[in-house]
Amino acid sequence: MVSSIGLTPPGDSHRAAEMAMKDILKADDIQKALDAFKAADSFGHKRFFDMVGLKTKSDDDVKKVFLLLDVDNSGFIEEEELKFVLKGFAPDGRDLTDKETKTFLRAADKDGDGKIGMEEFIALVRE
Ligand SMILES: [Ca+2]
Ligand SMILES: [Ca+2]
Repeated sequence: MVSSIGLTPPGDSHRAAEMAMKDILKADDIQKALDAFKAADSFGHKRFFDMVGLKTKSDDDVKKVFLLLDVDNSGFIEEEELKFVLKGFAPDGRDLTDKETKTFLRAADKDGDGKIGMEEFIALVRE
């Protein structure tokens, strides 16, 4: 079931997010990670977080990344936002497939409410 949340269309907010993401992570690392997972259904969050350098970042930086990925500022990364999570890292990031999105969500969503809270996100990055 898909809940309807008002995702902002790609535009100024995404450009702003891209700028901020590059303040936290290296653009080169992001590009390499996106290249590594170009094929559909190849995405693995553990290797991805490692490749973009997020794993070794401070909790503060991981929180900043979470806030960038929570496009509608709901305090959670919902399934709809997770599908477009790679675009949060770089504008040319591909959409995750439904299968990848569900696997990612299942790995992160420890309390089973169907969305990823900030603490769940930090825990996932640290895994
Ligand atoms: Ca959200
Ligand atoms: Ca949750």
